[in-house]
Amino acid sequence: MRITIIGGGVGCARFVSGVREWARGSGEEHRIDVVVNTADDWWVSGLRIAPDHDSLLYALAGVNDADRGWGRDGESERVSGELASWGTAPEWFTLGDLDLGTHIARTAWLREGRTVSEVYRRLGERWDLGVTLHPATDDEIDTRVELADGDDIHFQEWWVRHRAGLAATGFRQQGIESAAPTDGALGAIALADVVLIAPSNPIVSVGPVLAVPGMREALADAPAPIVGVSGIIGGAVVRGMADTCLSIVGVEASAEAVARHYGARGAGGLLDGWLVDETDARAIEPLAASGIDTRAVPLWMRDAGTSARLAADALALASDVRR
Ligand code: FO1
Repeated sequence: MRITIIGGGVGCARFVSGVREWARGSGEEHRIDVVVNTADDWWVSGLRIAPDHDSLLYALAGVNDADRGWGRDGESERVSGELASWGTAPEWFTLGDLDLGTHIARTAWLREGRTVSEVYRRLGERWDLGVTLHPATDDEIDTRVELADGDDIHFQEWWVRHRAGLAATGFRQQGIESAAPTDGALGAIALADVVLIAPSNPIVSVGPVLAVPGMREALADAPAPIVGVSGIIGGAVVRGMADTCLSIVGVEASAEAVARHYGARGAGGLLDGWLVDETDARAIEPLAASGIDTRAVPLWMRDAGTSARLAADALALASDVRR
């Protein structure tokens, strides 16, 4: 079976690891592709940082800092201190020495003219990930946060320096109008037997993938059922500040509201099915009435076992909605 997952960042990394764990335990051959958000990416000290990709890469390679959710395990920060002293990197954005190795290699390849897709391929082949990562686009679409005072700043500054605390009126991906989906992303969507929307931040991780011109059409035309997993449990985010992002765009921080935000595929939206946590079972009826086949299962991913079971639940719903 070909499984294609849309998302990026920590929640996506845990979910993809769960799908891989499920596949490894299934006793059959499966192919897993991930269409990864690149709108978190930004330039620091002349280096291209790619957080949503690197969280996936490091987690799947088993070299991630599982506590922080980003960066490498066993890190040191000698170079980061020097960069802050030289003033070429903000002191509030920590770049570990091993992590900088990735950013330097990525930037070197980009400066040689390699595409982001080629960079993903080269970074991924160092480890046996068991999963293929594709950027949603090879074009730069950095998310800018539109502030209430009329200014706009890069998403990373808003998120890390200000902890999403600056009043904002919206988000936009710079250059999105002229961005194109990668062949890898389009192929992974067109050839999938199942498409899964990871429990990532719907606004700044899944949203920018969907915003790439042609991506929504590719998903609408895909023969595969599309099933999403709520990143909101009991009205609270599992981690991160998705609730802040959701409120800025006028979406309530609830499993039901996020499903409605994505929309029912039969009504021109994204979803055939939606998984909510058992505490949100009351969302099943209203969402089913709007064309989104919803199921309540335990959503917390605490370890490989619970993540694999969540993957199995998502795949089971996908096979049911297909019928
Ligand atoms: N998140 C932080 O909260 N503080 C940091 O200093 C930080 C550094 C960092 C460096 C590389 C990288 O790939 C990610 C990093 N992140 C940091 C996480 C990053 O801001 C993510 O984009 C967000 O967590 C949202 O996905």
